[in-house]
Amino acid sequence: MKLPPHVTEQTLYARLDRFAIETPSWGYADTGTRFGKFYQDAAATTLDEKLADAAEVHRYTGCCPSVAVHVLWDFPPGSDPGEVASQAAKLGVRIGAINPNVFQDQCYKWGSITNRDPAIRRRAVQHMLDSVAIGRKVGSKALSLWFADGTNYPGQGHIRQRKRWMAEALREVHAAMPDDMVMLVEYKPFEPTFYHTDIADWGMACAFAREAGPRAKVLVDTGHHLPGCNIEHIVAFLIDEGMLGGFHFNDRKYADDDLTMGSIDPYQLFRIFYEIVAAEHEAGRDLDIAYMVDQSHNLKPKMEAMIQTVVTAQEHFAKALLVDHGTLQRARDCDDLVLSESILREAYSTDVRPQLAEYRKSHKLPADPLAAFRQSGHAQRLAAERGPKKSRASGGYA
Ligand code: RM4
Ligand code: MN
Ligand code: MN
Repeated sequence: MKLPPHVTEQTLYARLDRFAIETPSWGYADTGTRFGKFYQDAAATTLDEKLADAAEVHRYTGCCPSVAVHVLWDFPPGSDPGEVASQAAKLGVRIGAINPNVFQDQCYKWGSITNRDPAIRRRAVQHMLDSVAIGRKVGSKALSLWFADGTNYPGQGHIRQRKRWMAEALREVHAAMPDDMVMLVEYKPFEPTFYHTDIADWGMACAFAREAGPRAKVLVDTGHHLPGCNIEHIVAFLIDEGMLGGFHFNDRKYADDDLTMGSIDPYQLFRIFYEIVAAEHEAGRDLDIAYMVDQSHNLKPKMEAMIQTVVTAQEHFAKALLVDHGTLQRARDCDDLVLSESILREAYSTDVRPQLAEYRKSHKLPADPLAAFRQSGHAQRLAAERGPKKSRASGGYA
C-alpha cells in the first residue's frame, strides 16, 4: 500500500509507537448481563490470571503495556499491592488506572458519595483514599472514578445537595493524590439509576473535575451517551478546554452495551480519532490522553475480543493520521463541504492493514495478531487448565 504524499512511513510508525491502549482486568474475567452469566473455560478468575492474559495480549499486539484494575474485584482485603506490581512487571506489563468500586456493596443501596447518610459517604471516600494508597504502591498514574449514584424516581433526592456532596468528596480525594496522579471523572446518563444520575454528562463531569483540582479531567466512555449524541464534538470541546483526560473504549447500539470497539460504528471511532489527531497536528505535540478499553465480553472469547479491539483501535487511529490537514483547511476556507467531507472519507476508506502489518513486522510482532493468537492454541490450553478448576455458581437474574 502506498501512503498519501503528506504522510511518511517514519512519522506514521513513530506516532503508532506512541499510541498505547490500556486493557482492563475485568475484560479477561467472566462477566455477564443482569440476566445471567455464561462461563468460559479459558476466562481468568484471579488477578494473576487476568494479568497473565493482559500480558499475552501485549505480546501479540505490542501496544498494551498497562492494565486497569478494579479495587474490589482485584484487591480483596489482605492482598499486597507491591506483590501485584512485581507480578505484573514479571509478566511484562504494569498496573494502569485504579478504579475504586463504590457501587457494589450493600451499604451503597442509596448511593455512595451522595448518600444522605454521612457515615456511608465517609466509607465511600475512605475507599477512594485507600484506592489512592494502592495506586501509590503499584505506581499507578490514574485514579478512574465512576459512580452509580443517582435516583430512580422524581422527588427521591435533593439534587443540588447531592451535587455539593459530590464536589466535596472529589476535592478531598484529589487533595490526597500524589502529584503525578490524575483523577479521571466518568459520566453516564443512566443505569443503574433511571431518573437522575449525579454525573450524567460531560458538562457535569467537567464542572466537578474543575472543582476537584488541577489534576482532575473528564473520562469519556464511548458507551455512555444518549442515542444520536455527537461524541467527537464532546471530544473536540474537552480538548480545547484542556479537560479531556481519557477514554473508556467500547461500542454500543442502544445503551451501555459494552460491545467491542468499532463493531457497530467504526466511522464514529475514526471521527473521534480525527479530532484528536487534528488537535495534535495544530499543537505540534501529542495530547496526554489515556486510551483505555472498558468492555464486557459476555459471549466473545475474552482474549480474542481484546486483540480484535486493539487492532481495530490501531487501524482507526492510523486512518486518522492519514487525513490531509492542509488540503482540508483550504477546502474549509472556501466552504467546499463536499471536498472537506471527501478528505475525511478518503482517509477513512484507506486500507491501512498492509501498512500496519509492515509496521508490526518491523517490531518483530505478528503481522496479524488475531490470526496468530488463534493459531497459537493458547486459549485452548488455558481452557484445559482453568476450566476444571472453575467454580460455576449460577449467575442467574434472581
Ligand atoms: C460502568 C462504567 C465504569 C465501569 C463499570 C463496571 O458502566 O463504565 O467505567 O467500571 O461500569
Ligand atoms: Mn467505563
Ligand atoms: Mn459503562
